[in-house]
Amino acid sequence: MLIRLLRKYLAPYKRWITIIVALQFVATVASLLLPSLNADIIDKGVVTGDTDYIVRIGSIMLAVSAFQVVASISAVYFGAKTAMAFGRDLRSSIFRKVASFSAREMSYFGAPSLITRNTNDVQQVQMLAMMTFTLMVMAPIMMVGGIVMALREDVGLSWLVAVAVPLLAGSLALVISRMIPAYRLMQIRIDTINRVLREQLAGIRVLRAFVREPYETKRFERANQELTDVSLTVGRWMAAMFPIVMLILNLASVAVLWFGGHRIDTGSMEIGALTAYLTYLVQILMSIMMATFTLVMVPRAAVSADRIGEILHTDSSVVPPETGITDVNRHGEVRFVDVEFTYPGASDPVLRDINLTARAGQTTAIIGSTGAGKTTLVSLIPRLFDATSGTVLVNGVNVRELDPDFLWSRIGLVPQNPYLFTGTVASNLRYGKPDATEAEMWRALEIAQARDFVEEMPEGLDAPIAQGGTNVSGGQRQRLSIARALIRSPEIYLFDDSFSALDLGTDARLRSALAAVTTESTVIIVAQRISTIKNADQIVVLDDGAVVGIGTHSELLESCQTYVEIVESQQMAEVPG
Ligand code: M5T
Ligand code: MG
Repeated sequence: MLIRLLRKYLAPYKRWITIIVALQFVATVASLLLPSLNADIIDKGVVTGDTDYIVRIGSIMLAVSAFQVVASISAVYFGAKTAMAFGRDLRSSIFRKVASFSAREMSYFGAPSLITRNTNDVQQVQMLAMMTFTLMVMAPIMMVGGIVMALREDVGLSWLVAVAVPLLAGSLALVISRMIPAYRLMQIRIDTINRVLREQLAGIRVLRAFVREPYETKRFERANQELTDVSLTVGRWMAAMFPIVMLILNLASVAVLWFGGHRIDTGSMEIGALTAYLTYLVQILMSIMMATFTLVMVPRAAVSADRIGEILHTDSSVVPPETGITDVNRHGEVRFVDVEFTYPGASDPVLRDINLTARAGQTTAIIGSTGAGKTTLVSLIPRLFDATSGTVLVNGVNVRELDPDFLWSRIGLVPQNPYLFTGTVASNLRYGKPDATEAEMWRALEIAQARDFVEEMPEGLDAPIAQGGTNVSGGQRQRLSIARALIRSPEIYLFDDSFSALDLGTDARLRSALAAVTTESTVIIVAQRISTIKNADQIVVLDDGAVVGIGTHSELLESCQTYVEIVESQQMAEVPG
């Protein structure tokens, strides 16, 4: 997955990558030239006292260093740029994919995990790309080049390379093999901490009310401690790595000086060659270290790449049609034919044998006890879910065949838990209709019985709304989301329990104002209160996922036992004693 991901998302940057490799090559070759030039200065200049030679070679060295500096700075610059661009592209693909997910895929991954995947996991892969461009590309060139140059200086000491390289490689391999499992664990634990934190933030009011803070604090502490533990394990091995590398490096240097010194004594090696040899050995060992640093990241990035790939390869279960139908003539009729729906992972269907028609210009009410499946039924119309069997038709066309944008533009949905976005009252209303004028907004607010309280707010339409709409009351939130649906004047209105937080008077006023503007539309109202739906043209009684009665209020009083029970229970509540 890692390779596939890199190949796919780096493909647009092939040119840049070629430039990076070329620059790194130049920089590495330059840095390999320096020690041998230095050796020349010592052996031919310093030893013989030839100042001219020192100046000449010295200026060549300066030029080479300048070359090297420029090349490696530009290589890092392009490397960083490419890696960041790669990360940006990847994040935007993930975002687009997630946006296409239906509620089914959302609940499969869960929001916290989706967030970690799109931030931390992408960062891991991006970091690997960055390290590869800046370090990994250099390592093999430096290693091979270093060995060749070292051998050119002196063949007699080559056994030192043969000992030092495997020693270093071996000990690094040992350390890294300890780090990999820890990295794997780390990613999972970051997910956990994210989940705990999100849940606590979302439920902070409930936590306070139920004095669950101490318990939740402990829960967070545990997750935090677990992440700390695994990070510490990684950190300890990482910390051990440097001393080990330095030890081997220094031992190798001592050995070069020791054995090289003997060879100089016997006259089989020159002083300059010894210094050059020393530098080459350090360069070779450094290249191994750079390679391992990059390789350390591979397992972690691979875990992350798998997690990212999982998102990218999950297709939404609500598949949009290839060529969606966008032109239909009947206005807003919604029909359910033999619809059955089962939630993923559930054994029993939540909805069974649903057959009903909601006609344009009529109000269809859906009533039933909690958990009867009302919300689920309504969700099938805008395709938040697809029916597991049977068909849902809008304007006589199967919703699966309609162009999704067309379908949604026909529907004004007020969900059971209305959600408002960070911004202002006006920006939230514009979700319903992007080019809405102020007059249109006030009209929608007026019908939704929200005009009064918006007018009372000092900023009016520009009053700020917090994320989720938590700075307005539940009933105000409901009315604002009703206004948001009204402003687009859709053909189909879906009100899922949208009047529950309103007092009876406001409820009645809202419904009569609504009736005036929805004469042509199909209105589907989910409600709990009989008073809200009494006058509906058609009332559908839902019990445990099945339709047990359809008719008007008076018809149902005659024929539907469940309806009678609901009515009686509410009358009892209204007239106590
Ligand atoms: C009907 C189950 C739920 C209930 C039944 C949303 C949802 C519901 N269910 C799931 O298994 N997974 C889900 O994601 O489906 O639920 P509903 O349609 O939400 O019921 P309702 O709208 O009639 O209830 P209420 O309380 O809003 O009046 O058994 O467990
Ligand atoms: Mg519901």
